[in-house]
Amino acid sequence: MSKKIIFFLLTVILALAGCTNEQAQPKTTTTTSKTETKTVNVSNETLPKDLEVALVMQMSIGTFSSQYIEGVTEQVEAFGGNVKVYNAENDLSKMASYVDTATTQGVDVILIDHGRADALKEPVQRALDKGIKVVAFDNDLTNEGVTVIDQDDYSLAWRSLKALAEDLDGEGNIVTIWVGGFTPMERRHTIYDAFLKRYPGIQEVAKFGSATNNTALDTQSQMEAILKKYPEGEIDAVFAMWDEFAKGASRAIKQAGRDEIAVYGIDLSDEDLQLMQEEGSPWKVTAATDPAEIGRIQVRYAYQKVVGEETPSIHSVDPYLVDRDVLPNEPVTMDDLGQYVPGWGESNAAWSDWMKETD
Ligand code: SR1
Repeated sequence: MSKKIIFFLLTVILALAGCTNEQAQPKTTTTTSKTETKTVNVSNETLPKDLEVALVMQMSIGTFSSQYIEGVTEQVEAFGGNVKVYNAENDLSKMASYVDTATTQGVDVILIDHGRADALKEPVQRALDKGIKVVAFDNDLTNEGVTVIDQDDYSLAWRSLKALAEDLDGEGNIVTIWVGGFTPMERRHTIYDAFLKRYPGIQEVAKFGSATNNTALDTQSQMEAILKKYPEGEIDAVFAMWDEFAKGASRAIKQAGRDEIAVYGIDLSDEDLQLMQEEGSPWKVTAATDPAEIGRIQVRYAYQKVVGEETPSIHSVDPYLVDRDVLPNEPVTMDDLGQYVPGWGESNAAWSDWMKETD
């Protein structure tokens, strides 16, 4: 065979091989971090299907938690994975051992909800050392490789407090409901301290709060006692740093007929919206993100880590201020709130091109 013919045949073979490869070409996805741009090839073979995901929660109290779990589950199932929820019932050492349990079981991903670094840093490191991807929400973990999401608690607190201060025109008596020991709560309290300095005409007359299995109900009883102690004219507003607190306070105020007191809250759920929209509800304003979207973002970051995409160490989801006055007369849900609160529900966080095809 002549050299020309051999060269021609080789060219044809290489061209055909090129065509075959082209059909199997992986999808390319590019993620950009502050430091570098990374391109990752995701093909049908490397698409992260059937992942085992452990969701380790410090506690699961109220509608914020249940809508957050729904978001996590919905996003994992959309990718074809499976979620197992571990509820540590507010016991940090139990939470730490759940992280170890998930690691021993060899899950692909551990999602952490609340908790503190002093209890979780070491078990989380053991998970990372085994190659498990970890994404956390609402805690102070700093292990390298972990993405920690929060709701920008400083902004959450300030937005609600600023609305309160403006409605009171800078003067009045308030009751504050707060519980310490949780990262988001500590951050909100930092802003609360600054708020008291910024508005010296606003006085705190009472402060209470605890996280129990019946937080809303316990808050309601405590608020009832406070209303008896401070008769009409002695309280102008309540600042409730958790929706479970706002629910309890609102119910107590409404039942006591103290319609001079307005509630300024943090968080939102379908149940909260219903409560805010009730006739004569004291709950006027809340600052919030969508808890289901927090869960979905957390899952998407975990899957990005699994395929080797670049992910940030921190991500603060922007909160919105929801004033009852912008809501219509008919019931509104979290899904249609975007019609009344511009920007609500439009998060584009942590999406990769390949996810759009699996969603
Ligand atoms: C006791 S911590 C409760 C808070 O966790 C989430 O950050 C919610 O916003 C809730 O207010």
